[in-house]
Amino acid sequence: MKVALITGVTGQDGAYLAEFLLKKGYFVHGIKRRSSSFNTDRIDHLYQDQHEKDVQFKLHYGDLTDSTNLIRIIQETQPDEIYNLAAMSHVHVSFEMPEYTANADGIGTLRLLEAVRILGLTQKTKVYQASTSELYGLVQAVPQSESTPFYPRSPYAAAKMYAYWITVNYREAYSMFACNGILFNHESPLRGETFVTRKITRAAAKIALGLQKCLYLGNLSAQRDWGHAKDYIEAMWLILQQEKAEDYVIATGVTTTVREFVRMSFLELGIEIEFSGKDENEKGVIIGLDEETLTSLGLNSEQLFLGSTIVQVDAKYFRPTEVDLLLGDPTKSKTQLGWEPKFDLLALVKDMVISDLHLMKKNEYLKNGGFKTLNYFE
Ligand code: NDP
Ligand code: GDR
Repeated sequence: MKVALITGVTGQDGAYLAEFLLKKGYFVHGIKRRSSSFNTDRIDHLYQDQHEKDVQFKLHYGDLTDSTNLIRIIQETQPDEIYNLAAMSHVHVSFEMPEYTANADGIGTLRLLEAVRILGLTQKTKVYQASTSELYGLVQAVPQSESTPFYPRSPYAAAKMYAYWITVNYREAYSMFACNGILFNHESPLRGETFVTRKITRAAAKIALGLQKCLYLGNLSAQRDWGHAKDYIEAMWLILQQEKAEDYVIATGVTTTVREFVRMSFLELGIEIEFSGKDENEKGVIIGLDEETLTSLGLNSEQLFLGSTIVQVDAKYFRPTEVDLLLGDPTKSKTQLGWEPKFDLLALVKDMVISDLHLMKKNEYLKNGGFKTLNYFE
């Protein structure tokens, strides 16, 4: 039985990857951070009672800022494959927490690679490093491929740049099977609620149900190459199954503005919006309601008014330095890995919007039934 260790197993990608590897018959170890309340929502369905027979999934407390802890876990688990997905992954937040981000995302990767080396596992354990399209930052060329120069534009990207090169260095210095997947943005119903796509699909669902009035966003003109996380975790696995350790761009090859993602999300709910104004003064107004779609989704169109402003720009979401345009060239991963994404942007939007609509309806249903979230001060 192959053994995998996933750092960041409680995150979006970690959850999908754990499920994927378990289905492939792996024994999966995951590292989770200690927190004062449960942080395992995304993987609760995979939980296995350690007292049962044939357990295949085990969680360990750990942190990328703690090298002795990483050494102990790797020694204990002797993994064939490590997927280093743990990171402070929010670009805007990295401007607020630059030192922590460098420690966890940059030096954290070094700690992991060094643990493998110290334990004499360089020829056994393959390492996947979660690199990012944020490395391209200030546009140098489009589309961006494995040979496009990097120009990081945030503390997050600068930390990930160190992680990228230290991974390449351990591969070259110690003949380790260590690879970077340079993944462009990938989303899903499990995406963290403060990343722009999920923020949009959640808000669209709430607005359609009359639970929220307006969605406040930052730069609507930013362009991203958005794919589905389910497709991207498969690429991570493929990267570690190759004969030779190499780095790969994983992307769809299509780029879209945040504005268009907003428009598409509301349209899925039968709400047509039009944007007017510029930069900080831009806003989105309802210009049409598709009664048939609204009815089929069980929405109440009486709560939605033509002419209402449902999207507004708030400059507090602007970043000190922005990445304007990301568009990946996935030629190498398609030809060498045989990787092909199954979701296009519309399928991704549909998946996220419908999932959030169900979630919001469920919450409302519980609330109306008198069930409340437990609050210690009530
Ligand atoms: P998430 O933010 O959803 O998950 C990050 C995970 O890392 C969580 O499990 C989090 O734990 C954990 N974590 C954070 N800090 C530490 C730490 N110091 N020690 C141990 N664990 C920690 O990210 P995604 O799943 O979206 O992304 C996975 C990886 O891929 C990240 O490294 C990200 O930077 C990178 N990436 C993501 C892309 C994307 O579009 N999603 C694109 C390119 C790269 P907790 O749940 O407790 O917060
Ligand atoms: P990104 O994702 O920074 O690309 O990093 P995010 O969804 O946060 O932002 C994408 C673009 O949308 C613009 N934007 C907003 N962003 C957020 N979060 N909130 C807003 O209200 C908002 N309004 C506009 C942003 O300015 C940006 O241009 C993600 C993370 O998953 C990283 O970990 C990963 O490495 C990269 O994708 C690839």
